Amino acid sequence: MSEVSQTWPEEFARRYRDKGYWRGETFPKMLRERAAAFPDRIAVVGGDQRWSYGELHARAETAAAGFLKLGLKPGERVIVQIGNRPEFLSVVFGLFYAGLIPVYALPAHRRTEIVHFAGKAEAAGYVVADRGDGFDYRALAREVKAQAPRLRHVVVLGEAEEFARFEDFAADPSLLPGDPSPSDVAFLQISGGSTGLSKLIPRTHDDYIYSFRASAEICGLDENSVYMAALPVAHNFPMSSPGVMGALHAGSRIVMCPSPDAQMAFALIAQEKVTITGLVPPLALLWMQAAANARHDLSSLKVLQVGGAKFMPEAARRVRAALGCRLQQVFGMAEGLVNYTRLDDPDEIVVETQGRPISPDDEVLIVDDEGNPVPEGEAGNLLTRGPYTIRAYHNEPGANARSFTGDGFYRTGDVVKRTPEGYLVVQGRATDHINRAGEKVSAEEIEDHLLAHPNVFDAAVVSIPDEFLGERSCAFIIPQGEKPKGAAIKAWMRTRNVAEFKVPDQILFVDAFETTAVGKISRKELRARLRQAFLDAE
Ligand code: J2J
Repeated sequence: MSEVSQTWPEEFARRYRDKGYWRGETFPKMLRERAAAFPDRIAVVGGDQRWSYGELHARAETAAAGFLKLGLKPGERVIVQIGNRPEFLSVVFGLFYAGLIPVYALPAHRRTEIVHFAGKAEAAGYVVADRGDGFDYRALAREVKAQAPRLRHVVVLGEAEEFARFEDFAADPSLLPGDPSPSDVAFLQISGGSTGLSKLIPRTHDDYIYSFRASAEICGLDENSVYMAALPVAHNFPMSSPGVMGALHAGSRIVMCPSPDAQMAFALIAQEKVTITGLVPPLALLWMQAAANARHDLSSLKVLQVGGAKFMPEAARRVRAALGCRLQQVFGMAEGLVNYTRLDDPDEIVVETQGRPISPDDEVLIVDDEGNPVPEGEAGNLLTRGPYTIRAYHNEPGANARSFTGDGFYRTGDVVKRTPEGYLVVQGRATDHINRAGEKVSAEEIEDHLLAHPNVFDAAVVSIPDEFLGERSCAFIIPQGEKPKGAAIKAWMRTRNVAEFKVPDQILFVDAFETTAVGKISRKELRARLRQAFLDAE
């Protein structure tokens, strides 16, 4: 089994420790300390469950013993695919207590993605809920197991059928290993996947805990705060910006909202007196619309965070009037760097910018395509390096060489400019992915699936501005043989067992792609031209 690691050069690691960013905290230590300090305070609410910090800790210990008793060994990787319910936390902290490494999959992922994560992570275990949103995850687990030979154990919450049942796990403190080292990798997060399939992002206890501890501070979380996870909690934003982890660190209460549907969320906000939550822009638009005739009392809500994709100023300006709360823009990435507008920033900054970095030691460079800094205030490619930004993906030598500069800066792929006050404004991006309502879809990955269709000669997938989604995906297809129908192409994509958000929103058939006099143009250039031609024709 290969090791999972994430290291910074010694001089950087020393600086990050000396400056007090990395304090030697670990996930097990964090929860244990809070459970000891305020065992009876409510940590998490969801469905008909309300668990105190003490209870969450006890449940996590039981889970840890169960995982180890099954035969999973500390250091092994376990894919977690669970929606927004309290058990997400007992499973994940159970894995931390057992020295196991969670790999965070989204509920929308299907066989293709899970098999890919299982292979890359060499996962030995997979934890799912029996059903969610009308989908049977046990059937998915069967398919995954058939294709992922290293996967030894599937654990199911609820009706387990032939698999191990999470609820049957029993406590056994004698099984628990000692604490990890703060510089160990705590879990693998997944990348937005701008080229091809998602990559795995190893984050250490030290670096990640710094990012959400500082985020919790920036967002004003304390023991009186109630943070609601409305987006899928496995995503880096509701996980850590400040997310459920920041909330636990601050001793706040977490409310798990199973779906971001406005009516369900509003009912929970009123019932649990939620003070802060985070959304992607399209959901923020829906909530603002729904709030106009909401029956629920939303007055507890102090902060609405919006991020994951660009929130347009016109919409941003309406948040306060529509929802009666402050807006905070969040521009982050699972690889590290997270920017926030601050709660006391003037409206103009909150509306017009995507915030500034968490840390004084987040290094931000804005460069042209040759790597030279652009004049201050102009748009360029965002590169970053810092105390919670990774230096490498897991098991991706090729991508690592492309995604990081020689001196360790991460190439975000985003095009930004910086205001005189040091705030970033996202202008677009240099890489070809579609940011569909915050879900990142790689053009290349979809093209690969389309090319496997017998009646597709060639395909190029581009992003098209969309009033509601922000961007939608449009596939340009050159047919061969009998021309298929658009609906048949969508149905084909579904047979590929990928997350539904990867099915192209729009399909256009063309006779040929443009080539230049010197021969074929690059894919990137081709996508850019198709996109432009589409926009010009509108
Ligand atoms: C424009 N683009 C944005 C924003 C992310 C907090 C918040 C979001 C993420 C996230 C996250 C954007 N305006 N406000 O991990 O901790 C686009 C950029 C970025 C990419 C990262 C967090 N906020 N983006 O969205 O790993 O293109 O993380 O590089 O999913 O989303 O995507 P992801």
